[in-house]
Amino acid sequence: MAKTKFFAKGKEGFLKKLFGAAVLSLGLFAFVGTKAMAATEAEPNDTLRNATEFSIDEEVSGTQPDQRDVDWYKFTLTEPGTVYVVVNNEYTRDGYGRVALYNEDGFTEYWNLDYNFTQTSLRAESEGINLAPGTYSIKAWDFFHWDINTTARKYSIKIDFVTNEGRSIEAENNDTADRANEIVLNQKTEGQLSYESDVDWYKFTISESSAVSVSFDHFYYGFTASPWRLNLYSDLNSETVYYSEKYYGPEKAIITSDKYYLSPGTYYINVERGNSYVSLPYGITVNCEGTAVITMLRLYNPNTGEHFYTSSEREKNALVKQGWSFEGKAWEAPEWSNTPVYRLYNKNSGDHHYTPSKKERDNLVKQGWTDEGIGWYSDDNKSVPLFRLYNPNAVTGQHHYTTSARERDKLVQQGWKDEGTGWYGLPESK
Ligand SMILES: [Ca+2]
Ligand SMILES: [Ca+2]
Ligand SMILES: [Ca+2]
Repeated sequence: MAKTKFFAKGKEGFLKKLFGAAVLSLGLFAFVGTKAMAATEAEPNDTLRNATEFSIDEEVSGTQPDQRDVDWYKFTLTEPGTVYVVVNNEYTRDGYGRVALYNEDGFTEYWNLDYNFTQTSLRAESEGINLAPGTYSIKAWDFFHWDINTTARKYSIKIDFVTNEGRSIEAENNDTADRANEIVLNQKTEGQLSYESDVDWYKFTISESSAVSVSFDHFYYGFTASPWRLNLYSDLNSETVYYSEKYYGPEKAIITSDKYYLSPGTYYINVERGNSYVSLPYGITVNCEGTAVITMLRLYNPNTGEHFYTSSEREKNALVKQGWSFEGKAWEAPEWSNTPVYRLYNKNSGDHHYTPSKKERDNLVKQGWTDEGIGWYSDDNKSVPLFRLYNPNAVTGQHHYTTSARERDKLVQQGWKDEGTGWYGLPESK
């Protein structure tokens, strides 16, 4: 069965048509023929080696006397853009034929049409395929008429080419991670799942720890299925997937992932088709924000001996009114990271506890502590350790946290127990 095109080519297709009409009317006005120039196949062109070369300004015509004839063509793109392969058949009798678009190697396939043609259906057009500059090949073969006495078929092939015009568009072949297209951060990249095996790989690099989310906009496709899968990988070898989502129709929508706090490095994204063959354009944006630095403040309660930490000026001021002393800046925390530090409260003793360990949090909750949610985030790059100390003699203020090794050592001398590192702060900003 010939593939049905469920979807027009979206905005690109529309623009192309507008652009085409403008060129045509200009051409008429100037009395200059802007119609594609004619070229003819040069037999024998039965192998890729002998392929007939034509340019994207030309409409190349060929003849196939019987089903054995294979015609190869090739053309070169000097800039990236979207290619539509247009095939026209001259009518003699109903029949069928095949056409395919490949890489220069004549093997990597972008589009493969196995189609019937009748008097009212002589034209076939590929999906938009976003290609990098380079040489590509086309093969036309397997022509067959239902009437065996019919004479040869005549056909023509033409490339409709739309330049990227300043937009960021994928460049095939990007079907494997090692051929991933580089994404410009905070800028939409347009892609299309064009041919049946099409997978689109992208990569981006961040030079500093950042909060990153991925926005994916997909188009209406008219029936419910799962045509999209998008994955964000932090590490191709271990295939850590930060984000994996299936997109369902039918509405056109922009979906934005959660924010991920990513360490400096290169990350990969792939877009794949789900369980149905549909040729669909999409947009993908990697939103990259630097993370804000939160100043954590330290307070001391002279009555209970407890230290308390907060980023809230308001909470600090309220506690100072209640008799706490403000001891200044404790450390700097990222506004977000993959490692939240949980804050717990013991209403019997009035003590607070802080831990990035879910297990410790859950144990304390079982013992009657109140989970007060996320207090702050630990730096995933583990820049500045917050030393954790334990005072076995205290009821409240049992734990103390400090970035100062000197303070830690002094407390250990006074009988505190060194419990290692509680969490991490950011490098000191100057
Ligand atoms: Ca031929
Ligand atoms: Ca693609
Ligand atoms: Ca691809």
